[in-house]
Parts: sequence; C-alpha cells; structure tokens
Amino acid sequence: MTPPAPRDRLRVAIQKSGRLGDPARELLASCGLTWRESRDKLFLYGESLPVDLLLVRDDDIPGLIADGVCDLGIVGRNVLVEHSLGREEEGRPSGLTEWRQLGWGTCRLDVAIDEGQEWTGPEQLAGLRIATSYPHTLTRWLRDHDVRAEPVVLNGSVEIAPRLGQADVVCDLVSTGGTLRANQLRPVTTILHSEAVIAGPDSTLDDGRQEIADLLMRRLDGAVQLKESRLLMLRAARETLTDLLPLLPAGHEPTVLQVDDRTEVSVQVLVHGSVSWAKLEQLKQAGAHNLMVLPVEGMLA
Ligand code: PRT
Ligand code: ZN
Repeated sequence: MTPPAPRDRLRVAIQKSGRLGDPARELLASCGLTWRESRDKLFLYGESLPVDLLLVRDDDIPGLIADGVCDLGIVGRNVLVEHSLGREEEGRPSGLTEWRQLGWGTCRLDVAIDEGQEWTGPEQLAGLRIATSYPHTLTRWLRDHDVRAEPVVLNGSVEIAPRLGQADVVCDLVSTGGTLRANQLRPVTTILHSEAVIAGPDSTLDDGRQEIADLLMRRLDGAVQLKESRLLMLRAARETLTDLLPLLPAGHEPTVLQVDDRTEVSVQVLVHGSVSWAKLEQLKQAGAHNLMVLPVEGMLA
C-alpha cells in the first residue's frame, strides 16, 4: 500500500448519525471548532482550525484511522476493541489506542441468558451458540475464561436470535437493559465496559498534524473540565468559616468576600463535578445560607 500523501490538516472521523454523532460534534464545537458545510454533508472543512470532519458509520472509524485516511476518531470503546482484536487475530498490530476517555455513550457488552434460567458462571456457556456483533471481543473473553462456545455473528437484532433458534444466548450492548427485558433475557456477566473515546494512532502523527492534535487535546481537556465544573456560592457569618471551609467540595481555592456589616461573608468556590443535595444540607447545617450552584460557561485562568 502506498503511504498516504502528507497533510497539514487534521482529519477527525465521527459518526454520521446514531448515538455518538451529535455529542461528538458538540464536543468538538465546544473546543472552538467551526466548519463549512459541504453539499454531501460527509466531509466538513474546518474553518477556525485546520481540523476537518469526516462523517461515517461508527464501525468504519477504527479502520479509517488504521489506514491513515483519518488521524483521530470519536467512537465507542466496544467498536475500537473489536477492531483491534480482529487485526491482532490476523497477526497485524492494530496500531490504535485511546487518546482520551469521554465519559459519555456509556454501555456494557453483556452476556444475557433466558430470564428464567439460573446463572452459575461462564462454564455454563460451554458448547452453546452465542449471538453477537462482537465476535473477537467475545472470543477473547471465552478464551480468558477457558470456555469453548460458538459465537454466531449477527449484525443486528441480536436479542431476538434465541427466539428464532439462531443461538442459545446473546452477547450484546446494554445500557438501560430494557431491550433485553423486552426479549425475556437477563444480563448475567459483563465482558466489556464501554464509553465514547478519542481513538488515534499509538505513535505520533507526521507533517505538523501532531501539533494541531496537541492543540485540540488541550482545548478538549479544558472543555471537559469546564463542563464538569460548578460554581458554588454561599453566604455565612464570618465566625462559622472555620467549620465551613473544610466542608467545601474538592475544587479551587475558595474566594471569601466581605459583605457590608463585616460579620457576614460571601464564599465562592469553583468545584469539580456536581454538588449533591446532601453536601448542600451539610453546609447549611454548619451555618451557610443562600447556597447556590451554577454551571460555568467559560473560564480563563
Ligand atoms: O449507523 P452506525 O453503524 O454508525 O450506528 P450503529 O447503529 O452501529 O450504532 P449506534 O448509533 O446504535 O451506537 C453507537 C455507539 O453507541 C455504540 O457503538 C456504543 O458505543 C454506544 N451505545 C451506548 C450503545 C448503547 N448505549 C445502546 N444501548 N449502542 C447500542 N445500544 C443498543 C443496545 O444494544 C440495545 O439494542 O441500544 C438498544 C437499547 O439499549 P437498552 O439496554 O437501553 O435497551
Ligand atoms: Zn455501527
């Protein structure tokens, strides 16, 4: 295969439609990226930064990166792992790795059996036909558990395979579990925990693209941090501060401001993650009042 032509623009593959498409685009937009829409809407030319988007089926994303057509991709770990194990099975290193975990698009790849059946452990699967769209991931798990079973590869409607007599049990993605329940199946063991990830090569990029990728990752880390940050504001009597300050949730150094009559203070603190009701009640009990938790729109240290 001829090596791909040098490029000075970064190309990122995301899902065209489906569960991960919109959040992926929103995440990149929150990094300040804008694009010129093309007529066919499959390729978006980056305007604010040299970062172009390719809109594709999620299953194609790892291959596009491995073949050098794209530099990065936003895809479920389930798809990335399945692709990498498939390449390894063919004796080729996948060359791909997770650059970032994004914390959304979470789901599990579970083995599910008839809801009326008991589960005694992986050895129960010996000799059974297991319907799945993830044969490589399943095969590795079976091998790790020393179980010989037969994966039956289906590309959709895995959960109805037992009823159609195509398989005995299934190995499928689950988020709420509603689909399994509707098909009288119950999840019994998880073989992979998945979430959306930034997939990329396990080596540095060439021709200036690494610099663009580094900039994008820095912005992405900032955007993720921002999304997870909250501003906690409260009022309290000055003398309660020694009790209150140690109770504040983990975050930046709090700012304490004097309020008019000198006995009252206002406290502001940028915290990591959300603030629970229990935490607010605890602070109130320690003397805080007028508590408020606000989302953060922008931040520049
Ligand atoms: O067209 P294209 O090939 O791009 O899309 P696709 O249909 O293959 O994928 P899509 O959009 O359904 O899912 C994209 C990614 O979202 C997956 O690869 C996972 O990483 C992630 N994800 C998160 C899920 C789910 N949650 C999920 N629940 N993918 C699929 N499901 C299925 C599940 O298998 C079940 O059939 O959704 C159904 C509902 O799940 P329950 O458990 O909530 O009932
Ligand atoms: Zn797909």
